[in-house]
Amino acid sequence: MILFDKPECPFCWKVRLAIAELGLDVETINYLEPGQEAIWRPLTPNTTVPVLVTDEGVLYESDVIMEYLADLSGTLLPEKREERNTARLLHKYSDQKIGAGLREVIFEKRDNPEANWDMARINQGIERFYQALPFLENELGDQPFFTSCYSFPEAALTARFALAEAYGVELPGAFPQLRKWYKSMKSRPSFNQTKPG
Ligand SMILES: N[C@@H](CCC(=O)N[C@@H](CS)C(=O)NCC(=O)O)C(=O)O
Repeated sequence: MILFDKPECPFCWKVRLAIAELGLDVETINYLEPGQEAIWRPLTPNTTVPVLVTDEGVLYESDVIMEYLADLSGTLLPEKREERNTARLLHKYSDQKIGAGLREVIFEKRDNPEANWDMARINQGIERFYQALPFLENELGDQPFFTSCYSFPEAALTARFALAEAYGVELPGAFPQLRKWYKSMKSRPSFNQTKPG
């Protein structure tokens, strides 16, 4: 399999984490490497990465790729249907709710000298991120994973929290369960194997 990847993209990082957790043999190609854009862009009508090329067809949209990896491996989703629902809902929550606030912070800071930062935009983004955390803290409780195993929310939220951290947004002390969970996610080999260079 080949993964067309943007190292600092949260959707791509989530997929890389899942692949690393599963120990799959996947060639990862940076989407901007010379000559690669002409190959991957026509593969997706959405013109975004990640794109996963498999011998069963080309997959785009990270949630579809995650479902494929779960289907292929028979892991990455819990056994019980009710828990699978939870994993899928939290995956969506990460991509949408958690992503929404952080996107503002990252887009404002990325490739922009600090003197030019729009602090109102950054603070609103951080506030939005913080407001999305109590639900997750509550869902997690005192458990090592959001469901009974490493699953979609582990990969999706690890990538989001790590990007937040890289852009100066830490998990506040008011969320001790999430902080403990995140520390344990960072200690897994998959984290170091997949973090952007
Ligand atoms: N809904 C898509 C979103 C993917 C996405 O937005 N990818 C961004 C990078 S984070 C992208 O490819 N943007 C186009 C570009 O950089 O040219 C998914 O889940 O795969």
